Amino acid sequence: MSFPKDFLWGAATASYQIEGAWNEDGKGESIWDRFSHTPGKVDNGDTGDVACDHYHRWQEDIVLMKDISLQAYRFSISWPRVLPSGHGEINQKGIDFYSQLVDALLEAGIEPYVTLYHWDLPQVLQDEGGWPARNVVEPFCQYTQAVSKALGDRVNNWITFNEPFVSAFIGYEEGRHAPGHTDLHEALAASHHLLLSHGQAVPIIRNNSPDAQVGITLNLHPAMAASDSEADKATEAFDDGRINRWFLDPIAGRGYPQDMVDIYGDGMGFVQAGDLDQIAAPIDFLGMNYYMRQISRSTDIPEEENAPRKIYRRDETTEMGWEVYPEGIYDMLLRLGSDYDFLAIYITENGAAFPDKVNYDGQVEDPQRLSYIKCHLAMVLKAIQEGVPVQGYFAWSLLDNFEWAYGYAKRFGLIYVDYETQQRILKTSAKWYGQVIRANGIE
Ligand code: IFM
Repeated sequence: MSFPKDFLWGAATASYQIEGAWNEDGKGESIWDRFSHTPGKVDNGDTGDVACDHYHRWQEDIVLMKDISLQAYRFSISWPRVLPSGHGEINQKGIDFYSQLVDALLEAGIEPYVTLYHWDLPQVLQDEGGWPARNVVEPFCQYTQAVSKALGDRVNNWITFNEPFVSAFIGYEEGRHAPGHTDLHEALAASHHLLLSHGQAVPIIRNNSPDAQVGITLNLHPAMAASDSEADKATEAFDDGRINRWFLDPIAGRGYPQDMVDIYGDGMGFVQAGDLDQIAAPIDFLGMNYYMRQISRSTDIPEEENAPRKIYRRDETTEMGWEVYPEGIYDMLLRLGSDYDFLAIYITENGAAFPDKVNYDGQVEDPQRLSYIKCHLAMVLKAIQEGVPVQGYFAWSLLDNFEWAYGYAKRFGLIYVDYETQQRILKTSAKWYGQVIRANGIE
């Protein structure tokens, strides 16, 4: 399985999940610091206070990236490390940290892919209303200006947001993520202000980073009705609308899907004249994170009264309880290729958690992760061969890390992290992935 000549191979992380140093060198508090420090919010009382201690061990981590032959590294910037109060004064030590990281990556021949927002909103801004409040957009633009001005001469690839669906709906409607609210109207307003911030950030980045390729990363899940019943088909349309189209359509210039606006029955009063045009700012690529499909089954009618299922969840699942369904990455890519016209697509995350253990001889064997990545890569290649412009793949994740409300219990890394000693061990999947990169394909 050979990939196209210029296909880009990388791995991804996020600031709160790996950096630690939560209150060092002038960093401000983020909503995830506050959330994880609140008893009962994260399994086992885990926090990102230390995480993988990447803030102090980044040089060692770049050596490991080289061992895997990574061509690109996707990481996120911690907004409160750069602007501890959300806006206003820049914390130079924060900028310096990322600046030296970028220099060292380039020195190592690894292309930096910078995500501006991967969920760690400055707590001060949450106190002023957070993403549901329109006044968050201006600080995000200031933050974008500060970061792109400082790094724009060396960073050419920018992702404004990671998974705005999760920030808005898991953080403000389901409450499983920071800030832990449970209010649909807040979630809808949050999604709009995330998208508006994206749209306003695009020209700022282009202004400061002349060679910039700018995109946004969405988590996309193909929704499939469990049966042919009308109820299940309606649930499929709802799931697809909520998770996929709510974000894809406005970015693609189509505005919010009307069927969803009707279902939400929300006044959408937070949308102002001109917003949708700004959200549709032309982008160079779409980042797609894929983990699993969504099997849609109506809960409005009792199970026994609904039509017999035609789709069942497969038995093979990851430690997250997520079904392993590699065909879904192909289905979603084909749909992006036919229904939308993004110039380029990157798989900005794909990977799996499994309960890894260190062997008697100090090795970590993870055949299930290797197989998961291999099957998904085969599907990505199939989509490319059918004309979908996928230009790169980032494994999630470079390192085992803080898996949000699950704490450290779920290991997604290519590299094992012993959280007691901070020792890193390349798992079998990491060594195999290095071979794939060197061969530009699977032998
Ligand atoms: O760890 C997360 C990441 O932060 C965002 N995408 C999904 C991953 C696995 O849950």
